[in-house]
Amino acid sequence: MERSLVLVKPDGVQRGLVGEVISRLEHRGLRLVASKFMSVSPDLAETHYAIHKGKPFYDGLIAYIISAPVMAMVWEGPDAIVAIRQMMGATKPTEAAPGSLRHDYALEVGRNLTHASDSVENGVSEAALWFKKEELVDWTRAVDKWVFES
Ligand code: D4T
Repeated sequence: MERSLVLVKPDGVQRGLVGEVISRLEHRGLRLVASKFMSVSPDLAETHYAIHKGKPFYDGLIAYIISAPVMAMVWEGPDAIVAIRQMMGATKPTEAAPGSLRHDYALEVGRNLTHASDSVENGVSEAALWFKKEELVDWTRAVDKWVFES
């Protein structure tokens, strides 16, 4: 079972798309582990996007993610990293596959609606960065045996 941090970024929250993102993840069969509606501090933003420090889009990226509240979540499932990245679509919305969230709801890379972890390791470390251990809920659903093969 893999875990991914999922953020509905400020544009998604402002545009009323939190429910749409959650609905798609639920319908795919992924299981919610944690959620928190929150403002992002500059410290958290800089830690989360540390890998992009120095790039031309870095300052705009930080300003964007702290500009308004986000919906932060952790979702899990088999192959959750690939499944969720597929649902988000390519970083640049005009390159995102039809049917993906960024294709269906976004136009520009600097307003690309969502974030999802890009590797199993980053899923673990990002979940730990955004959530306290006790905020991550281990649970089973009655429907799990109809969604998860084992
Ligand atoms: P996030 O991390 O937000 O889910 O995006 P991705 O994982 O899909 O893409 P990324 O890490 O390469 O980029 C992080 C973040 O930076 C913004 N960005 C990116 C931008 O504004 N201009 C750019 O040219 C690039 C490459 C969008 C996502």
